[in-house]
Amino acid sequence: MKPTELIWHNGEFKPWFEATTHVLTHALHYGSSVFEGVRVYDCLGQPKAFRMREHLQRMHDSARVYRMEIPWTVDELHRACCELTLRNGLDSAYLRPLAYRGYGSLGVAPHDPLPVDVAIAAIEWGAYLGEEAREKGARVCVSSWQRLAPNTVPAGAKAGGNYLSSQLISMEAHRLGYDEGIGLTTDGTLSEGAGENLFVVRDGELMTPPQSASILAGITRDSVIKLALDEGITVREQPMTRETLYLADELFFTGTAAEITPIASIDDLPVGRGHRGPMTKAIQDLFFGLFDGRTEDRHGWLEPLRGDDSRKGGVASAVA
Ligand code: PPE
Repeated sequence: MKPTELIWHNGEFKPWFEATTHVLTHALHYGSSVFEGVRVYDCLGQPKAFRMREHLQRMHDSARVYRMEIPWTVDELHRACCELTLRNGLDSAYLRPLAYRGYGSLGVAPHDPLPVDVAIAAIEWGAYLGEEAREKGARVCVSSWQRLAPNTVPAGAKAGGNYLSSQLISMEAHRLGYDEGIGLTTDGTLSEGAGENLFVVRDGELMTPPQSASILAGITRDSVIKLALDEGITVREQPMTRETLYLADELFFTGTAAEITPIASIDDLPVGRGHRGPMTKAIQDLFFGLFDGRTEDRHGWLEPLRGDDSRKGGVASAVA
């Protein structure tokens, strides 16, 4: 990770190394944080945010599940994200907004005084599972660790604590020589990758596990579903068995960090012909085409950071 100049922290733009917190911060002890990953793409020389408002709304939704009150509105966070990206001089970026129970008292149930602190970092982050995987596909295994069971820790809220599960899955995969691991639900159906949603291609149709399969309902997942439906491709959200993986024509991951990453093999069995298939390539072209104008942005997902008054150096209109 390469430091950028500024981090937004509780309303202030601070030098990167000064955005720190106390060691008795509640979230460090109990996992009580919620966060997002948002990308800004360089769209033919103009930085544009991809579905940023929806990401920030999801962060508010995640906080609501934990009865955590974020002291900034979606609009205020949106403005901060745009300004931070521009002030760091980035044309493309991965943004990491984070809200966490801060310093004040110890004890699991949060008691006063315990603020909810908010930070946003903007960094450069290339291909999540490596540049090569984006084309050739990742080597993936099914993890021996299952995903969070329903009514334990809610997978649909993007909370820091959920990523203990993701760490176990991903670390096991790396230890065994794979790029990434897939978690099954506690009843053994397909769930998702450690930090990605999963798509299966079979007979020209797309299938993906439903929200009830202990997944985070990804915004990239939703984008792929909508792009595919726009092209007349059938998409099913349905529970799937493990063997579906071994019988798939193609498999791919989606996520803000992972974007669209093909899966080349699953548990050492080649997926289809063992390299990126035509449907995955078509979905990648549709997705990445949004950022160079090859795909029409018919859902209004992209927003210029600067709005229309860029020549005046403002950051206002798109974020007002
Ligand atoms: N499932 C999980 C568990 C997950 O962490 C992500 C995103 C997704 C699905 C896809 O969601 P979306 O980004 O809305 O399409 N993971 C974030 C964090 C990755 C990390 O390693 O950090 C991300 O991609 O930003």
